[in-house]
Amino acid sequence: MTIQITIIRIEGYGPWTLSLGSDREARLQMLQSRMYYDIQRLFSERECLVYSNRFDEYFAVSNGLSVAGHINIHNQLANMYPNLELSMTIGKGSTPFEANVSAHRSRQAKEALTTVASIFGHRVMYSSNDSPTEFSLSKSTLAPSLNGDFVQIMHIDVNNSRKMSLDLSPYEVTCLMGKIHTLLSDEFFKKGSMMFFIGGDNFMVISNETTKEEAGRIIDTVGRASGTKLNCGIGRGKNGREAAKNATRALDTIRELREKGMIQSIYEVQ
Ligand SMILES: Nc1nc2c(ncn2[C@@H]2O[C@H](COP(=O)(O)OP(=O)(O)OP(=O)(O)O)[C@@H](O)[C@H]2O)c(=O)[nH]1
Ligand SMILES: [Mg+2]
Repeated sequence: MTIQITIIRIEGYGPWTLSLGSDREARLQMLQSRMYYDIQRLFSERECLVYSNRFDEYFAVSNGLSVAGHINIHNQLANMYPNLELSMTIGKGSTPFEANVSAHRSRQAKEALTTVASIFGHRVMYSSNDSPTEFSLSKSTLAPSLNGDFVQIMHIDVNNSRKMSLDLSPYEVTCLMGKIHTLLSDEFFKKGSMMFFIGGDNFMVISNETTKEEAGRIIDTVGRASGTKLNCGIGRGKNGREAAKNATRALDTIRELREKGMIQSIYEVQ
């Protein structure tokens, strides 16, 4: 089962930021927030979901989005941000980490998928359906075990963090979240999963090959090590938005069950 990831990067961003002079931080933070908004808007309209990676790079779960769909988004962003060059690199793999490595290799090899925009990816197959200047992301030439688009996402959240905030100051909560982040991402990385902090006490893991049992062990271990209790909703779908919606629904089900006195830290919605 294949997951497709698109890495969106601002090309030449480092040198460009230097050209703004030293009083640049507020402007950069505003630009990065606005750009994340626009990237999330354009991808989520097409059933994808985007995670901000270190604020200047974005990971989209892009299952189902064709090269032509990427070109369309790229063109809209190019019109909105004429001073910046954005690139998109598409990778596929059986685990999210593999998809990220595949994208990284294609970018390094400058494997362009089209001549009309900075879009890179493994040239799986030349398709007559696309324009002569464009390569498709057809699944048909992949190994049979990799056939079929599929996304699994886990939505992890700290149980009752509001109570914790009564004892700890805001900055102490931030330090604790940082610790939980490191512990969780190290464990999920061992399974080929990629995890992103999404705000408050929430994390999302793109977790295609990680099982419910493995996730259960991870949240137990990390919960013990950080002195917290973690809950984990697991969702699947044919695209990023559907999988995330199911993961969040699963997490909300844990809360509903808790209201009824049924304590469960992991729940799965197909
Ligand atoms: N990104 C994201 N953030 C959320 C979501 N739900 C809550 N948050 C954030 O998480 C913070 C804490 O909210 P909760 O997790 O509901 O509070 P809690 O006290 O931990 O309650 P339980 O998680 O139900 O035990 C909120 O202030 C928001 O910042 C969500 O679905 N997505
Ligand atoms: Mg919580």
